[in-house]
Amino acid sequence: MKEGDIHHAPRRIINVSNRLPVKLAQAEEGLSYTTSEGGLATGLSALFARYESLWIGWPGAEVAAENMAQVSVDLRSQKLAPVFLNAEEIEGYYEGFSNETIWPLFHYFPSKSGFDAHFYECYEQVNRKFADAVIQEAKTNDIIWIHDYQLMLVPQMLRAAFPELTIGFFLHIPFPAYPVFMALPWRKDILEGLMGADVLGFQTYDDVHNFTDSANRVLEVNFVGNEVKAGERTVLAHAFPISIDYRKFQELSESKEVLSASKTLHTLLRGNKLAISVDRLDYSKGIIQRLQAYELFLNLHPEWLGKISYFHLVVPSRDQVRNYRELKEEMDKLISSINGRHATFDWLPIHHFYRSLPPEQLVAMYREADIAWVTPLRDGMNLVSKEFVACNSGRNGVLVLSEMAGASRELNDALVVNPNDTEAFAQIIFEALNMPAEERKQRMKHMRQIVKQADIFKWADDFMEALEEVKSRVLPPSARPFNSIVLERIEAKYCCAEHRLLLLDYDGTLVPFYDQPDAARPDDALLHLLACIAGEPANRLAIISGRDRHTLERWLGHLPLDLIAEHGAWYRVQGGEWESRHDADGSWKTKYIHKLNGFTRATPGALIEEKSYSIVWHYRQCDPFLAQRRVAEIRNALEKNAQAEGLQLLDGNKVLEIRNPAINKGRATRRWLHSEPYDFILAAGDDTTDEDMFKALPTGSVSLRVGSKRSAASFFVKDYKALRRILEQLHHSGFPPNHHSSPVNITAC
Ligand code: ADQ
Repeated sequence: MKEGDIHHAPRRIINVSNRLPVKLAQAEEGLSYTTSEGGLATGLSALFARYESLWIGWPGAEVAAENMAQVSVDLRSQKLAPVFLNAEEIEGYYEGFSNETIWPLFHYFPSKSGFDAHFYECYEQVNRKFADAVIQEAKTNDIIWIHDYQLMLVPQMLRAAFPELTIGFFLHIPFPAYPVFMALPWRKDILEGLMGADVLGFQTYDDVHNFTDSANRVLEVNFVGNEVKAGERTVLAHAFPISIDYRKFQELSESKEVLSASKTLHTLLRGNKLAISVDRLDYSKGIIQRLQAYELFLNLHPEWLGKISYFHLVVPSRDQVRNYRELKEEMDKLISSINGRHATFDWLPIHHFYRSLPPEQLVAMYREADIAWVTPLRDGMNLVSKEFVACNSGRNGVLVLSEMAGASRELNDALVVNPNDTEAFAQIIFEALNMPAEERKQRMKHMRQIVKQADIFKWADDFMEALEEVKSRVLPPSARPFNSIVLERIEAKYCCAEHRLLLLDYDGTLVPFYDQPDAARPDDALLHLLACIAGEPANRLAIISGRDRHTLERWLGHLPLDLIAEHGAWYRVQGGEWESRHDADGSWKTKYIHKLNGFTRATPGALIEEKSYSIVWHYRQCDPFLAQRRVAEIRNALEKNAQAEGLQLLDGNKVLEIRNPAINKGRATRRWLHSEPYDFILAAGDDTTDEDMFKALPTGSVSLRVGSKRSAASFFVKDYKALRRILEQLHHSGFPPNHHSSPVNITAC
């Protein structure tokens, strides 16, 4: 990326997919390119007319090193950029990991999935190659749209290189339920890879649910609904059901060529009903189950023998791979057995085509069919069902659709079937053939409206709109980065000040988070630092924390500083006794603890922490999915009463806290501010409860938010280590080492 030309560059979409929409061939007479006008290319064409565009992908053939430069130049004129892959990369990344691990697993065939570490390594390397190709091209205001299961690591690779980039990802195949997904040894890497995107598009809401569920269980994220904050970004997982160019199919179905092909077909059928199926050869498409149901139908309803013609279209695919070869053998055997058993001199139950048909012939079949069987065992969407609906306008045929195809979520007027239920399937074939004309008409009309309205252009527009919306969300006030210039300015103020107040949160601010709250005890370096700062005569240092007073006393009580515990419910001025807020009341807790006990028992890993004036329900150690449900249940059970009693349920970092909202760090801060006049005030904190403290500070104070830019604080710093360095620096500038300081006991407790 060239940073220089960022601001004036026109908006551009860089589309990234495994295959470019061309097929390259290298013959003796030179290089040749055949455009493959797939659905995706059509869908994006309208976008590409509105934006600048570039499409990055593999050109579909291995290119000799001496031809690479030429291929790049040739493709560039079509706004395409090649990623060159050698035979070994194709084998490991594409045929191996993509098609032998991800494809079967994501289509719920875990027993067909191989888990070969070498294939994964190759997948990672090739994803890196794609990411590098994008990085070379991209400018900051480009929109990157990555497609499908072959490139799931690319979003995060791009994000790491350019945090501000707009990145979308669309998965064309299903995302499996967690118990299936967890079989993948690289599940964490895949999820992290995907989380680099701003918008993750899926075909259906089931896929969105499965993805967010897996992300919540495997990663340290907590999708609420279909959104999550990832640092400064929002990640949205949303369903964008893909579709077809309705108009193109509809118009083609009325074209001269199709009408002529339809006529031929019509003559051939001799008044028979036409049933069709159109699939790529794949075990996910339910080819065998459909043939079995058809055979059962013929056995149960012999009156249909000789009166129905089934055109069985299968596009060859991966038939050198064992799973596919076996499927083809089984399919061929079953077809010849059905035909062998039922064929007559002038009738064949199945007309089998094992090839790709020209569009006119395919559309003529869609146009003439009385029934279309679209019955995969699992399918992301399935476009054949939509193509049939777009082309079958005059006939009012019946669509028999598998409930396992994404399309069944939209096409409610299809006859829905479970392809594994052979008896029900055979019965549905019978029903479809006998459906009254008026009912067929109504059903087809509804389905046509749906496909017409939600076509491929709408799909692409909806995705882009979501991407732009997520990126443009107005952020809460943003803290500026802390840098050396800011430090110099603060140092100058610190040095001249005679009465300084420093308010420091503890967990996440001075120490990192740990699974066990007790593990966050202060290390020697921190104790030393706090002792030094607190020991400066001009300083008053207060630790202001949500922790209980006993812990703060045990860990920090020996230092010359003030302690504010439980967000201000308890406090102890240096050298004094612990005092509590006189208006604080903890009598409400018993009832709530009693209710929480039930939830805690039912949630392994959960624990209740009772503080003087609040209760904290910790779920850091729990299964995230279960914890999310429990939090919702607790809210349902307690929220109404809590509100009526003036209490607040507050979400924290893997905790839910029930507390009195009058006790907060803002009030505690004000109490400290009013106790003396100060000419230098610094506050640091890392979470939402610290925002109350920042907001209570007078103008001119220095406020630092650790770990997040979104804050009322004036500056953000990366982590607790960065904050410690700033404090050290201030101490040295305000209190040079040769100065005589009062001795401080820094022994850890
Ligand atoms: P596919 O698995 O390829 O796509 P699908 O959506 O059904 O499945 O598309 C198949 C395409 O191939 C259709 O456009 C169809 O017309 C064409 N086709 C099939 N047989 C043909 C034949 N004999 N001759 C000519 N053309 C033929 C993946 C996912 C799907 C998802 C799409 C789009 O697996 O679930 O719908 O991506 O996102």
